[in-house]
Amino acid sequence: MAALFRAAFPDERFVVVSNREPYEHRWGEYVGEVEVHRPAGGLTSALDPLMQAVGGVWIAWGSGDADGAAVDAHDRVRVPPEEPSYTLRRVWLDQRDIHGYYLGYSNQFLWPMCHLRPELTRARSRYWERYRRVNRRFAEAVLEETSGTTAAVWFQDYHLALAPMFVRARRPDLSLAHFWHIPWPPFEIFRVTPQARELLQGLLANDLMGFQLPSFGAHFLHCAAELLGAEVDWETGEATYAGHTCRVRAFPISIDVGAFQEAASVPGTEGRVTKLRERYVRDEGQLGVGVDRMDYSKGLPEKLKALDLLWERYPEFRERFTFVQVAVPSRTDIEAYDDLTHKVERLTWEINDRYGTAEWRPIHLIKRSLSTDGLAPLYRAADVCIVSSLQDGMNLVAKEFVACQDQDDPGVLLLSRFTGAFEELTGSVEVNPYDPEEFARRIRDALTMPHSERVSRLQEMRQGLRTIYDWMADIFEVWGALHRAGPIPLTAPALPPKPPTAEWPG
Ligand code: ADQ
Repeated sequence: MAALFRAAFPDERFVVVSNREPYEHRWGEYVGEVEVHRPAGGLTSALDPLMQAVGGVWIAWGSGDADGAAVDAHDRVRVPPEEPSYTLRRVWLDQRDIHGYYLGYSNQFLWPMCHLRPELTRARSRYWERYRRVNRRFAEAVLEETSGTTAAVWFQDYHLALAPMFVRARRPDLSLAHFWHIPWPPFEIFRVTPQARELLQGLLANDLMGFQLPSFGAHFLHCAAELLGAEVDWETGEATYAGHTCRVRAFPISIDVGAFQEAASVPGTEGRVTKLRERYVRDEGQLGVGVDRMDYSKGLPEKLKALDLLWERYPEFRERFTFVQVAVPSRTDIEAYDDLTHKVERLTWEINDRYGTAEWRPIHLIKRSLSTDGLAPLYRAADVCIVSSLQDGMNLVAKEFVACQDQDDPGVLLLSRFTGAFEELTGSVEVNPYDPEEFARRIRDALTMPHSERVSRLQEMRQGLRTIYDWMADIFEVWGALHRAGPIPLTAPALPPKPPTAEWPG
């Protein structure tokens, strides 16, 4: 992967910019003791080896309570601690920044708006002011770290929509790319944003703008044309604004498939799978699993409703099918998340009260985070995995489940059609979380699916399963070609030539 980056950018300094940092320093139990934590997360764990191989700088929010004590006078620390190979440059946020930029504008405006939930947005001028200010701070860190050198700067996600514009204004020579991990909404939703134009200006300052799906890229271009008057070339997926051209492409993200396959097949896994089944399933019963952040985009109440209907309409599954939902608490300082947690707990309690017996509990709600080594046996032990997102840029859980299956006796993936992953995982069983009765029927069908169909569906999904390294390679190839101003390779899915036009059924 490092070679691919270097082939694209032989002399440039590599700079990654993200909200979350790959290493966090925290005070330990004893006075003066500092511990280093690696925050769990697919992206940070996939980019870290790349950074280690390429070198360069990773700029991120210093969120650990001992982060300040670990850096030098320039807010830099070399990582990984055991064998330093790149620089982590920390940006500091105070409580008002966290409240306004992170919990406010990023997670109470952009997140719900991009997930088609405008009624959950909270537009506050103080959130926006902080978002702008913090983005400027990230941009200043980029300018300092690239001073006197050429560089390829890669921004991650919706926390940093303005930073590219601030960087471009001062360093037009740098090569800038951005990956937007969540959906980009249709124009009709995006235009509720009071700062719609500034956000678009911020992102169009990139040379390359990556989305999970072609449709998100098409929505973005549509917004740029309508709200900014950007000149859009629908054939090539380019938007020109203020004399600068930004190329828009889809790059569906994935997981480290090998790491999950290995975690699911190392010695000891079979024993853990057996233990899990003994713990949750009676006799020859079946096990279902869900793994989500506790987030309203993931459709947890809808999943519970479908399970409720399953046990109501098809009583043969009572005491024979148990569901384990792992839901890691997320953004707990935000009211909508607190409300969701209460709702999920209440629904779980009601279902367990309705169908549970002295020996059997239908739903086990586990509200904590598990490591890859904890998740892999759970995925492998499951007969079905249910992903019920109402909107989801990609959904990595679906891919993790596929990677962990035993190809001779696989489980079945029930996957919401509103996830990006659904486009690739054609062997999954489609579910519509807004249609509870049909959803319940699909769970029943999955639980009674013949062995041969389970195997062929897994094979189909494995064929479509690419890795996070393929994702990076595609991005570097397109980005490098743009940098050299050569022809753009079409290794990544191209955008549809035009926004979809409505047609009456014949
Ligand atoms: P998320 O909304 O966080 O990501 P997802 O893609 O499912 O959603 O990734 C979640 C990750 O967290 C997975 O790797 C999963 O294993 C892990 N996880 C979730 N619950 C967990 C638990 N209880 N214990 C341990 N790990 C848990 C955003 C977008 C997605 C997009 C990703 C990557 O919303 O659509 O796929 O970024 O671009």
